[in-house]
Amino acid sequence: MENQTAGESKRPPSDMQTEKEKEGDASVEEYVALSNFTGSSSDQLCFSSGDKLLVHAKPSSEWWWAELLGVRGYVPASYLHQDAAAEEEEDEHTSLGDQWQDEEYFGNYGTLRLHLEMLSDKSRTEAYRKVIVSNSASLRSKVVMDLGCGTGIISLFCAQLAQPSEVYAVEASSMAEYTRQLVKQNGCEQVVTVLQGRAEEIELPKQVDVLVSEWMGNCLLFEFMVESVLLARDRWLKEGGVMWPSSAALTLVPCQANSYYAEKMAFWEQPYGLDFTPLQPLAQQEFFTKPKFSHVIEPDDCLTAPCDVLCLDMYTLQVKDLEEIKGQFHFCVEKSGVFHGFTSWFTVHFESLETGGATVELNTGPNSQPTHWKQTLFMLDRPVSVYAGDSISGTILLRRNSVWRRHMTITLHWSINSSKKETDNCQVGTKSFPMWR
Ligand code: GJV
Repeated sequence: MENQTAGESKRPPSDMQTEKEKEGDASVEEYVALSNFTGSSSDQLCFSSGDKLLVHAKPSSEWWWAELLGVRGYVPASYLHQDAAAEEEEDEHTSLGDQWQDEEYFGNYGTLRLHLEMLSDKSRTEAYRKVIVSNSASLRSKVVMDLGCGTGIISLFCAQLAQPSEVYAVEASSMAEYTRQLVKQNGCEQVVTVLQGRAEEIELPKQVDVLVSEWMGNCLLFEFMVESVLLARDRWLKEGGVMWPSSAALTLVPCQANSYYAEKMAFWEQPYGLDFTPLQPLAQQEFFTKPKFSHVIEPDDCLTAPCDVLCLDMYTLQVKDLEEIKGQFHFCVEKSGVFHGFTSWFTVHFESLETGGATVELNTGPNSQPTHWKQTLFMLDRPVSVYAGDSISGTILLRRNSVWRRHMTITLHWSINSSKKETDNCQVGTKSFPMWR
């Protein structure tokens, strides 16, 4: 290893080369990292536990030539584990530890930070309150399950603003102990029962008429709490019972991201009058490989009207459907500008139980009241100028990680059809964004 130098072949290949080589090379094998590794020289890769690497060659039994996110280098073979049929082999999972990272996940929800963030989000919390208030007549004498109740806000709204017979407030984290106190403190203990445990494992005294939950993560599905909701639906929701939210949609829009691009990429063009552009490939890798959460898009940065790329029906959606979800888009550019990437957000709907009652909507997009989810930005590797009249069409694929069950990769494929004659070499593109593994 010491004699290896960082030669031409070890430079990060362009996306196109990588794609071509992947397709043409049948000997490439996929492996999963068992633990973190930090390369000690420029020809070794750095990776995190759970990362998927493509192994191109095995020049020795100890060091293999592998690729991670388009960058190639040597990796220690003993850190890798073959990814073959990861879904089927239960034993392999346990050797990788907790695929749901529940200790960390519920540990985080055992502290106040996230609950404060969620409760401070007025749009979110008021939307749930509005659902309860506008359905209060129908909720009378109903049995409700509040899945992942956190501090119990939705259960307390139910008990105070409607007259359900029972509310089962299910919470896996240690916050449940406090939730019990909050229920008592607010005089709701006759109606609300706090049950501490994973919704998948908990036993309820009876089936429920309404299953309410605030399960939505970044890009709607991240964290995959929705799986817990679907399993609870199949086990605890009465025939004809109600799901809140009742449906969910993910929306996408091609956008400009001038200040983010300037801050992370154009910056290297002349800091302090110097040319630092050789750092741009590194900047691209570091800042544009993964999606940017908590991005705030101004309505003015949207280059086209947004488009719903996937719609989930909470009554019919199945856990197995979550493994791979595909959507399509077709956008018409409304004003000329720089196409830096795509921005996404989600909307959920709560159907009304009252005859003629209005559906309640919680929309996390740029034309609605801001929420703690904000939006998610997917940066292209290279910005493309687009003109009014052009169209941008393509597909989105959400692929759930087979090892790390709260994670997924979003792949965007797009083509730009110019309304002008001239051709540009950036007409078609594909990019996969791990979130986070
Ligand atoms: N069982 C019980 N509580 C859960 C579960 C589960 N399977 N999954 C999440 N929670 N919208 N992305 C709890 C978690 O501990 C936290 O208090 C709350 O649900 C998360 C709700 C917001 N997260 C989200």
